[in-house]
Amino acid sequence: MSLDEIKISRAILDRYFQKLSDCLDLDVAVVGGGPSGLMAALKLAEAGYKVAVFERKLSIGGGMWGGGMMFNEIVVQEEGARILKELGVPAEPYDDGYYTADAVCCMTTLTSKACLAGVKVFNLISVEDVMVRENRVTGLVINWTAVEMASLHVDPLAVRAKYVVEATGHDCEVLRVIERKLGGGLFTETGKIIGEKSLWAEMAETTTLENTKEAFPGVFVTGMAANATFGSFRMGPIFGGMLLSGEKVASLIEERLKQ
Ligand code: 48F
Repeated sequence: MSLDEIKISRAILDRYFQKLSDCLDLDVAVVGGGPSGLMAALKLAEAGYKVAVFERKLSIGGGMWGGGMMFNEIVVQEEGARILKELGVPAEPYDDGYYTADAVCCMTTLTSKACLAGVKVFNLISVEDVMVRENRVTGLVINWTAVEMASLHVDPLAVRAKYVVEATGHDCEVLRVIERKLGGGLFTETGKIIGEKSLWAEMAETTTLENTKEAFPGVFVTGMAANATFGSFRMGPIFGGMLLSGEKVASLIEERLKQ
C-alpha cells in the first residue's frame, strides 16, 4: 500500500465532521475542559449520556497542568483522594489529611478516562454565546478559537443540548454572556455574577460544593466558575473541590435527565 496524502486528508475531514455533526444534538454540553468540566463529562458519559466538551485551547486540562506556580503537583484532601483512587491516579499522603498527586498524571488519566467513556472533546473551539428559548438555555453558539483570536468577522454554528455545564473557571464566560444579554436573571442574590473573592482555601473548597448548582435555567455551574458566580473565595492549587464539584454537577444533571 502506498500512502496517498489526499486520502489522509479526506479521512481526517470525513471523521471529524461525522463526529461534530453527531454532537450537534447533545444531552449535555460542557464548556471548558479543566478538572471540573472533565470530571462532570466523565461521570455523565459513564451514566450513558451523550456528552461533548468544548475547549478553547489546544490542550485541555485548564489550570491543573501547572499545579501551583508551575510546580506540577496538586494537593487534595481526603474526599479528593477518594476520587483520585477511583480514577487510578496514585495519591501520596502528606502530613495529616493532605494528599499529593502528579498534576500531569492526574490530568492525562482524567482526559483518557473521559474519552474512553465516550466523551467527545472539541478543542480549539470557543463558546461565544448561548441559545435561549423562553428563558431557558437550549444550546451553545460555537466558533473556532482562531476566529476569535484573529477577530475575524465569521458567523458561528450552534449546538443543541438538554443541559449546559458552565465550567469555564474564574471568568465564568457562559454565565457572563447570559448576564450581559439578558440583563441578569441568574440564581444569585443579585441576579448577576457576584464575583470571586481573594484566596481562602478552606472556605473556598467547602463552598465550591455548595455553589455547584443550576445558575440559570438549563445551565449548571461547576468548579471555580461556581465560586465566582455565587461570590465565594478562590482556593489556589488545591484541586479536590474541582473534582468533587464535577462529580456533583454530573449527579444533579443526571437527576434532571431522569425526570
Ligand atoms: O480554569 P479551569 O481549570 O477551570 P476549573 O475546572 O478548575 C479551576 C482550577 O484549574 C484552578 C483553581 C482551583 O484549583 O482555582 O484554577 O474550574 O478550566 C477552564 C477551562 O475552560 C476553558 C479554558 O480554556 C480552560 O481550559 N474556557 C474558558 N472559557 C471558554 C473555554 C469558552 N468560552 N469556550 C471554551 N472553553
